[in-house]
Amino acid sequence: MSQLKPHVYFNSSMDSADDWRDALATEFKEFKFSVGDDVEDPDSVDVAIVWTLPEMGFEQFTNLRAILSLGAGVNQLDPKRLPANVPLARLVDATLTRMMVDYAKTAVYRYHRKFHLFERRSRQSSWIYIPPTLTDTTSVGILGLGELGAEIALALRLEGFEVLGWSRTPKALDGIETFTGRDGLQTMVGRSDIVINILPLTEETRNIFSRDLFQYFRECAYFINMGRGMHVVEADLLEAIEAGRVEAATLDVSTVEPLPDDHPFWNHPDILITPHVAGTSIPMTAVPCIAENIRRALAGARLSQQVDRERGY
Ligand code: NDP
Ligand code: OXD
Repeated sequence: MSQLKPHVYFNSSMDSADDWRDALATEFKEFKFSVGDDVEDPDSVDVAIVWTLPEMGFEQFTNLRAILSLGAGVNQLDPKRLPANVPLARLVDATLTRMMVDYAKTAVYRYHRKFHLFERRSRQSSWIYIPPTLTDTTSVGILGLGELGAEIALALRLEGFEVLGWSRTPKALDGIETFTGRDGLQTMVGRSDIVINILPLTEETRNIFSRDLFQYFRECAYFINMGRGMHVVEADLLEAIEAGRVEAATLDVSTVEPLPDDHPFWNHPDILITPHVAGTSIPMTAVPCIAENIRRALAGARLSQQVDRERGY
């Protein structure tokens, strides 16, 4: 238990402040915890833990030493409203990673074992035998081979799938064929029965799934989006499904969340929507990582998982 007495500020539209206060109490004997827009003395806040930015921004937090994202992604924190000189870190937590791996496996198996077709056939009282195949007959291409993408890739490889992966810089992962660059991406999606997106949202990756890329997809490929909604030009995905280039899609994220009631993705027979549930940060399991970064911030040390603000992830 740390003897430090940090002043921690918390803001999230998603996470429970009470749960996080309880979790922090397992790491710090004494600490001050301020929540939302009601902060008496913002100039004494040491560290901000946030999923979303407070309405007032951070201008009054004149002694802030770190901003810690409650998510693995940071794009929801508008960089223009973040103080440029305060380090920003994202959350990498083994429990969240496990959940993401589970989600990827579930979505991949649903297509590999044709459950998406049997679900529909069940509604139609239609008994049509489709012979099952082994995992090594299905190839999965993954965009993003970072903390999450690499674990997903290795887990699917262990299941016997042929796994391909794409990243900005070259990667060596056991049993996985890796690619970089635009040409590498086109080649990879052209060889993938199932394409998974687990990229961070940056200026370079925004709208990466557009007509330009879907044209290189294998005919009747499946698409699973676990990254961010804004990676996808939604009209182009609908067009790709219409054209048979994409057979079906599982979307955990969308440009606007929650997905608006009148959105064409709802009720589309070939689209499964999950409400941004692929992974979540559980306070009691994620708090050691957050506490470690609070200690680092107070010591003036580099944060773990510090975001490169230039690169955007
Ligand atoms: P990392 O930063 O660890 O990994 C990012 C990966 O993307 C790296 O392999 C990186 O390449 C690659 N990448 C980034 N930019 C490019 C580019 N321009 N071209 C090619 N590859 C690129 O992130 P995580 O794996 O921890 O998380 C990824 C994202 O997952 C998060 O940003 C978030 O958006 C999303 N997420 C979604 C959740 C959900 O519930 N749906 C939950 C948690 C996260 P390189 O290795 O060369 O740097
Ligand atoms: C995250 C998320 O980035 O939940 O962690 O999307």
